[in-house]
Amino acid sequence: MRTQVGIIGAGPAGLLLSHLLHRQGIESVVLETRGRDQIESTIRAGVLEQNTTDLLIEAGVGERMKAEGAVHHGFELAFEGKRRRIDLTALTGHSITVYAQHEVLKDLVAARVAANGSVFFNVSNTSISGIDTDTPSIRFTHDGAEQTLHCDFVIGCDGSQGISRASIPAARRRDYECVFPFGWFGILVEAPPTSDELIYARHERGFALVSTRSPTVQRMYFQCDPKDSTENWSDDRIWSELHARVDSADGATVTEGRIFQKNIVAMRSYVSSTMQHGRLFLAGDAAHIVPPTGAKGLNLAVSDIRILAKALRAFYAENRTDLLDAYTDTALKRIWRAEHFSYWMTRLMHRLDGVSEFEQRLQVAELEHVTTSHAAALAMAENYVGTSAV
Ligand code: RFL
Ligand code: PHB
Repeated sequence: MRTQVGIIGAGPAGLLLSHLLHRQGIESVVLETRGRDQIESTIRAGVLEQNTTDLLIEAGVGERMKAEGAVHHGFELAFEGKRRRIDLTALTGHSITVYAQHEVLKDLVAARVAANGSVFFNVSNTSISGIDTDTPSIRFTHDGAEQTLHCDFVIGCDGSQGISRASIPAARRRDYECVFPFGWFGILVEAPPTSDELIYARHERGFALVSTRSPTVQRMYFQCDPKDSTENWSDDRIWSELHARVDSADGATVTEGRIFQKNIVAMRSYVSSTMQHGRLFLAGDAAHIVPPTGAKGLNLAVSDIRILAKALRAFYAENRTDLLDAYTDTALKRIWRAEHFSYWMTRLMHRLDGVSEFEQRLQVAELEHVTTSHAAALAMAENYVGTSAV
C-alpha cells in the first residue's frame, strides 16, 4: 500500500491532519489501534480555544460544534469561601467553547468517511522504518494480515503511550519532564449545570473543578492521590468532598445528580525536544503533555497540526522544505508557553503537600492578585484563551 503521508493515531491530531491534507489535495492514511466506537466515546477534553474553533470552522468541520457547543465568556476562581470571575471576553476580546473532545472526533471521522478517506481502525503491531531515507514505511497488522504502508512522511500522532517517539534515536532527543504527586478524580453527572461558567476551586483539602458537557450532563474533577482507586469513593463521599471544596460562604453550592462515570488521571508535564527526525514528525500528546488544569492539551495538538499541514503543503505545492525543517522550533514556542501556563496554574490551584504554610498563603495572595489586578487578570486570561501564543 502507498500514500503520501502515513499518520499513526486517530486522535484529534491525526484525524485533523488527515482532513486538512485532504483539503490541500494531499493523500494520507490513518492507522489506529482502537475501534471507531471506542475513540468516539472516550471522555477527555472539553475546553476549546478560539484558535481551535476557528480552524475547525474554516476546515468545514465546525457546524455541529457551532450549534451544540457552549461559548463561555469567563470562568470563576473559588478560594477562601468566595468566588471571583475572570472575564475572558472583556479582557481579551476572545472566548472559549465547551464542546467535548469525542464530539470533535465524531465530526472529524464523519468528514474522513464522507471523503472516502483511509482510516484503519483496530490495527496492531505498528512499527516504523526508514525515517532516515526518503521512502519511510509503517508496518502494521489489520484483520489478521500483515501490511506495509509506504509513504513520503510518517506523522506520529499516537499520543503519550504511542510507539512513534521511540523511533527517534535517543541521542537526538531530549526529554523534559515534571511528574506531579497528585491526580484528578473525574466524574460525569446527570444534572443541570452548577453555574453558567467553569469554576476552578482552590481549597486546603485540594483542588476541584466544576465543568460541563451539556445542559443535562456535567463534568467535575477533584484532586486526589493518583494511586487511589475509584472503588474507594462512594457517591456520598464524592459529593461531600466537592461541597467542601467548591461551595461558597454566600450559599452557592454544587448541584448534585446521578454519577455515571468515575475515573482517575495522573498529572504530568512533558516535552520531547526534538519533535522530528528525518521523515518522522511528532504532533500532539506524542510530543508533549500538560496537566489538564490550563485546558491546553487538545488545543496544543491542533496548533501543531496547523503548523505541520502548512509545512507539508509548502513541500508538495512548492517543493520547499524550510517550513518542515523549522517545525520543531516553530511548534515549541507555543508549547513551552502552554507548558509554563499549565504548570503555573496547577501549582496555584492544587494542595501542595510538604510545602510550608507560608507558601500556602502565597497561593492565596496570588489568587487575590489575579482577581483584583487588571494586569494579572489579563495575563491569566490571555494564556487561557490562547492569545498569548507566538
Ligand atoms: P490522543 O487523543 O491520545 O490520540 C492518540 C491516538 O493514537 C492511538 N495510538 C495508536 N495508533 C496506532 N498505533 C499505535 N501504536 C498507537 N498508539 C496509540 C490511540 O489509541 C489514540 O486514539 O492524542 P492527540 O491526538 O495528540 O490529542 C491530544 C488530546 O487528546 C489531549 O491533549 C487532551 O485530551 C488533553 N485534555 C484537554 N485538552 C484541552 O485542550 N482542553 C481540555 O479541556 C482538556 N481536558 C485533557 C482534559 C486530558 C485529560 N486526560 C484524560 C488526560 C481533561 C483530562 C481529564
Ligand atoms: C473538562 O471539561 O473536561 C475540562 C475543563 C477545563 C479544564 C480541564 C478539563 O481545565
